[in-house]
Amino acid sequence: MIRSACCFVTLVSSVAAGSAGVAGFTAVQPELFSAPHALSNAFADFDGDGELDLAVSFESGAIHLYRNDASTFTEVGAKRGLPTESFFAH
Ligand SMILES: [Ca+2]
Repeated sequence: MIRSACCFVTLVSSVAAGSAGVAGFTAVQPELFSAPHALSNAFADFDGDGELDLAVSFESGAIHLYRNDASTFTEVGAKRGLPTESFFAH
C-alpha cells in the first residue's frame, strides 16, 4: 500500500517545494502526459499489482490508461481496447 501512494506523494511534495518559494507542479514524464484537451481522470489499481494507475479521458472521446510500474507510467489503453481516436472523426 505504501508503494501505491508513492506517485501521489511525489506530486504533492512537488507542489509544496516549487521553485523560488512559489508553489507549482513539476512535470512528470512530459513526453507521455503532454496530450492536450484532457477532461477527467481517475487513479485506481486496475491490474491489482498494488500501484495506482491513471485513466484520463479526452475531449475527443479517447481514453488513455497509464499503468504505473514503480512510479513510471506506460500507456496501455489501446492494447486493452479503449478508444484511442475521436468519436467525431467520421
Ligand atoms: Ca496497478
